[in-house]
Amino acid sequence: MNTLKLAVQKSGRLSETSLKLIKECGITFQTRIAKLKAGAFNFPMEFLYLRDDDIPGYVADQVADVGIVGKNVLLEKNDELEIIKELGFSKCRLSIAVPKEFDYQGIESLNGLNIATSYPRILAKYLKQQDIDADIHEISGSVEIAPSIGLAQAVCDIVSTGSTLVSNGLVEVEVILNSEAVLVGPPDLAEPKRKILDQFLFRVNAVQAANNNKYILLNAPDQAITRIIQLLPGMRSPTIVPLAQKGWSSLHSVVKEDDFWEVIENLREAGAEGILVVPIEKMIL
Ligand code: PRT
Ligand code: ZN
Repeated sequence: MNTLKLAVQKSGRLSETSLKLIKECGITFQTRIAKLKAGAFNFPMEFLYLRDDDIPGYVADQVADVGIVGKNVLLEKNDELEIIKELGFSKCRLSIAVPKEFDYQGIESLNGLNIATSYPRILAKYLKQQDIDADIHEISGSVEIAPSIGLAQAVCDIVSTGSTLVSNGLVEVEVILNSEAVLVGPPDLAEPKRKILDQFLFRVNAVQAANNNKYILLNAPDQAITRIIQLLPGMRSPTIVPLAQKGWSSLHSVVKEDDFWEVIENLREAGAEGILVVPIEKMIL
């Protein structure tokens, strides 16, 4: 039988959210990740549970067809795979940081330094682009302690909240890469797997659109409707239903999560009342 083999991280920062996305796509599977491999019950998909570092290699070798991995790991491990879709979770950045006492004057201050990192390829490429001549010291973990134990003078590591840097007396000075979880695959995935991937992407897009939007219902006096419609972009145009009370209507539409608070303020100013905002389960555009 034809199935799409999807590699996901076995355990770590990406695994829970990756599996949540798959569930939101209506794909059911055994949730206990005891095995290396498991099949979905209601979709032609199989899951391979792997260490994130191994995912690009397994996809490149066609052991898996596609995978979910951090953009940082993809770019460090493999150039041949394609980013099929940015998934918008596990956002972080790969940055260079120096001890807070360091007199950082700009990127040229990195010349001649020894920089510790688990991302030697990305860092080397960046330094070359920036015309900086520095030494790269590859270490596999606890990069942030390298300066304090005298192993390096700077670090290049993943930063999320920045608290790890602060607690190690480091200051972020250059952002090399903004990363997030991505769906990766070969550029030439053949049928019938391509078709399954398209079906999966259709669902992922619906889930993402739903997560990024809210359904909004509000009441407004009829004379305020024209102004309110301008404030509500909606999918096509808002639904307007007359209320039992004469001169009043109910408007239904969709607003983007990002614009949400600003839109609400403007709606209130324009005369909207009884505003209800509800989550959307799926959204097909
Ligand atoms: O066992 P396996 O090899 O599969 O997992 P792993 O330990 O290599 O990776 P994991 O699970 O830690 O991270 C998986 C992916 O999550 C990474 O490749 C990134 O794409 C993404 N991600 C998002 C992060 C972070 N946020 C993050 N904060 N990866 C690592 N960190 C670490 C970072 O290395 C540093 O030590 O957290 C610390 C910094 O965090 P803040 O919040 O203090 O800045
Ligand atoms: Zn890893």
